[in-house]
Amino acid sequence: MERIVLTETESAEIASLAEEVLTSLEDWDPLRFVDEATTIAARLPLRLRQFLVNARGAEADVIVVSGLPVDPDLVPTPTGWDMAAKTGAGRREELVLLLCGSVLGDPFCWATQQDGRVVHDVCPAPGMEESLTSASSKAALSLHTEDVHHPCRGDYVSLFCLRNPDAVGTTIVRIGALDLPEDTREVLAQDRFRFYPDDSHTGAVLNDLVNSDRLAGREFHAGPVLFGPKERPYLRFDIDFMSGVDGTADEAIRVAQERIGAAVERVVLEPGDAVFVDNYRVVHGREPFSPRYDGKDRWLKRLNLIRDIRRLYAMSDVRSRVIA
Ligand SMILES: O=C(O)CCC(=O)C(=O)O
Ligand SMILES: [Fe+2]
Repeated sequence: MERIVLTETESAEIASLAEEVLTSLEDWDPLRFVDEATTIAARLPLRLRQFLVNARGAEADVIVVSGLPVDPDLVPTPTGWDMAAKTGAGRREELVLLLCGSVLGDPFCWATQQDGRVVHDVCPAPGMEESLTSASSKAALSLHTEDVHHPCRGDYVSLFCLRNPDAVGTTIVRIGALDLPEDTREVLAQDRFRFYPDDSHTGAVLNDLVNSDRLAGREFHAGPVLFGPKERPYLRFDIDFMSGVDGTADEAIRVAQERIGAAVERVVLEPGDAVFVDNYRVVHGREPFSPRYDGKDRWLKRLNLIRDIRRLYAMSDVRSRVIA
């Protein structure tokens, strides 16, 4: 893990940059702002920019920036992303995350997720406590690659913490910490796996474990779990939204899940912390917690970043950051 702790001066500089930009804009449209973000991010403190550029170059698996500004008059935590979308809650924090993120990659989003918004809200929502989405709380969110189903899934998933009063941990497993038997590695490196869109894309609400056909009818993308450089491989895994094409592949998934479970580390995000998780080298999830629904709940802003937005454009006949 690579971490930078910003000084109070650096934090104040970022806050005033964000205020200046917000006042100069007629309205806050994060998707429209993305095109300007890279230029404005050149005005972030040099030490922060250098840290992010170095971490990107080194393919650091978990990158943490601490001490980012969070509005002292932050509104109460919304009860779900849709409430946040309606009220525009936490816009200064969205802007700060877009500025930092655009040093690492190109922001993009999904038409099927959170209404096509580029910056998401991660906060517990009534009725979703046991779901397999980021709106859950009482059920743990199992370790996953973000948007495991798609060839253009993010290179980074970033989470900016606005509130986390009960110190709920984000769980992570780094591929480098994973102890996999050689024969399992071999199977995992073969095209024997299917990856499905998760419930945040399909709109399914319940963690319907009794229904073994949960994935039936969903389109899937086939490929390996392990790929890339053998000595420093990449990983694609989400136990809830993948399957093997045969018994050998299913057994490899089972072994991998067991070993992943034995390699869990946790990061407790505090307000002002942003974590950029390398989505090719790390799977992430979340510990269970009790939601409060009193305005003080845990609240994160989330942003997906791809290292080259052209990978998206090349797959589409429209030049859009929103994957249809
Ligand atoms: O809440 C967290 O710490 C992680 C949630 C998550 O996996 C996500 O928002 O992608
Ligand atoms: Fe996630």
